[in-house]
Formats: sequence, structure tokens, C-alpha cells
Amino acid sequence: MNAIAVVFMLLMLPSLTPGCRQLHADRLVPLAIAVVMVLPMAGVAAQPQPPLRDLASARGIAVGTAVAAGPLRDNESYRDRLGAEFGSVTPEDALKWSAVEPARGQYDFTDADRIVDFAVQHGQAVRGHTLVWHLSLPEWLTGGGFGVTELRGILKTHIETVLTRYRGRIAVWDIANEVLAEDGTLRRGFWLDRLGPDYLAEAFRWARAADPQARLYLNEYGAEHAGAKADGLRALVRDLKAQGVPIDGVGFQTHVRSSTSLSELGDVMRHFAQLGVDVAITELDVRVPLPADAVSLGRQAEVYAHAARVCLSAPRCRSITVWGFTDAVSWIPDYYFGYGAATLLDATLAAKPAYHRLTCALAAAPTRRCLWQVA
Ligand code: 9MR
Repeated sequence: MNAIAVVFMLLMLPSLTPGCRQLHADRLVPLAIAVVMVLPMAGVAAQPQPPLRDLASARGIAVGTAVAAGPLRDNESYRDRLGAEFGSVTPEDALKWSAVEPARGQYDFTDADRIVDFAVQHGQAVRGHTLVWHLSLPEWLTGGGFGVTELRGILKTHIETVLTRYRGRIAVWDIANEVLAEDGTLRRGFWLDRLGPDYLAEAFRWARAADPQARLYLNEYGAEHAGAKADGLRALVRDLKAQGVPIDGVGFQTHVRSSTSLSELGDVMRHFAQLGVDVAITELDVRVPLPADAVSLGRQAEVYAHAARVCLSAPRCRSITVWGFTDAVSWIPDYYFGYGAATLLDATLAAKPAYHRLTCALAAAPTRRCLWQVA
């Protein structure tokens, strides 16, 4: 037993009734004095848990979240937690084509502006998401029967309009999203089918011209582990770079289950850094079978912590973005039957084990201790 523990016990002695070890109200004062005296001696200062954004920035990365426009507008607790906790935000849906340009040439930036304004007011970075995707496209576009030349012009104008509007306020963009099929070849879909493979290089070039300062990313899911998709993504990035296409980063979405191992993600990221691009975890969530129990939530917590450790140790990993921060606002239950509880906070915004484990993973610099860790 060390000296600190001995002092602590001696100081606490009067507070305890011999025999039943029950705390007496009139003896709380010596106990309080004991705690105040001994904790600093043990290096345990009574400090509040720092928010994720501070812990992350102290380690040189950002922790962000997807933001839904509805709750941001309507829910004060959602706003408060968002502003306090995160250093970066990604509009979950507000910058998708169907939201931004619901009719040709008629732009609606209401929701996106609300999110970007909030971010600017709260000193948060913004990840723009997303310009070239085969989903969330409006009917006028997919059903318009446009020829190649006209469609290229439509895409170019859309990219220029959106990037120009947010120049200086959105520093990172997911220019293209989910462009690969599971076998690692370019995905068949609206853009490839209509414009051919050059659409991708052109999109990045138009984006660079519209906002030369912005960091331009390719965002993908299912490439978090070694395999055909990660290989295809690497070949694609290598090819784009060889053509001089201005691509600055690759985003790994990381929508996973609590049973998923992310053991290969660090190596995959390293390979991309070797190609000369930044990497980021862009849409992390960890779904569990419902009803969630202590075991699955514990596993989920470990996956979140592991993801943070991977990003902290991988070269050029700039940020971790979670895809929603409360179970009250998450896409998972709508898309994965029988699954949910995928985020850091429960539906009442109370911290889950995943939140605590993430803070600890972020805080684990050699000179700092995670004083608030839960068992
Ligand atoms: O979470 C998003 C959900 O609200 C939308 O309905 C859906 C379709 O636009 O997109 C979800 O976000 C996706 C993201 O944009 C790209 N990667 C997969 C995400 C989950 O489907």
C-alpha cells in the first residue's frame, strides 16, 4: 500500500462507523476534507471532462459530426451539445443535390446556410458533403434526358455555384462520394453511365478552379479493410494523381457493426498517405443489435476508441467525423432493421460508454491521464 493510500485511509477513518461502514451525515465534513487533500496528492485534480473538440485538437486532429438541419433548427439541447463538443461539422443531407438545387438553376441554401453559419459562430470547421453522388439526385436531373454536353455543363455549374458560395467557409469537400463498386471498379450509376469515366477528373478540376483553397476529397465506404475495394480505391487515386487531378484526400466512411474489427484500417490509411493524399474517417457509426445491452455497448465503445487510435497514429489522418452524435438522430434504425444505438450519446444526450472510451482514446497522450474514465 502506498503512502497516499495510507494518508487517505487515516483521514477517512472518522467518517466511517466501525462495524457497518455506513456514512454519517455529521461526519461528511472530514471526508470532504480528506478527498480535497488527498486527490491532488495522487495527481487526481478535480477537473471536468474536456469536450471532444479540445481533446482532439490537442492531438492535432479534429472530431466532427454529421448535422441534421431539422434538429439544429428546432432543438436547443442538440444545438448546445453540438457547439460545445465538436470541432467540425458535416451537413448530413443539406448540401446534397436534391436539397440544394431542387429545380434546375433554382438553388435553396436555407438548411446549408443554417449549418454553416452555426459552425462559423462556434469556431467549427465544415466538411462539405457532397457534389457528385449517384443518390439524392432530383428528378429533373435524372429524368431530364440531357445529352452529354448539356449534362457536363449542368454538373460544372452546380459544382461552381456551391463551392463559390461557401468559399472561405467550407475548407474541405467530399467532391465525389461512393464512386466504386464492391469489386473496386468504377460504379455503374448516373454519372458514369451518362458521362463516362472522365466525369470524376473533371469534377475535381472544376472544384479546384472554383475554390483553390479547399481540400478536395474522394469519399468511400467499405474500403476500411484490405480487399478489392481498398485496392481499387488506391489504384484510382494513383491514376488520378498521375493525371494531375487535384485530389487532396480520401475519406473512409466507416459505417460498421459493434462486431467489426478495424484492425486493417491503419495499414490501409498508410498506403493512401504514401500516395500523397490526406485521409480521414468521415462517417463513423457503430450499430448494435437492438435491444442494446452492456456487452454490445462495451464492444461498440471499443470500436470507437480503436478508430480514434488508428487516426491518431496514421500519417496524414486529419479528422474523425461521427455520423450523428445522438441515437435520437441517426440514419441507422431506418436503414438496418433490428439495429440502432449507433452513436456516442443516447437519445437523451447522455454519454454512452462509447463517448467515454473515445475521450480516453483521444486523451491518451504520454503526458496526460484519462481521469474521467469509466470502468
Ligand atoms: O444519413 C443520411 C440520410 O439522412 C439520408 O437519407 C441518406 C440519403 O441521402 O444519406 C445518409 O447519409 C449517407 C451519406 O450521405 C453517404 N454515405 C452513407 C450515409 C448513410 O447512408
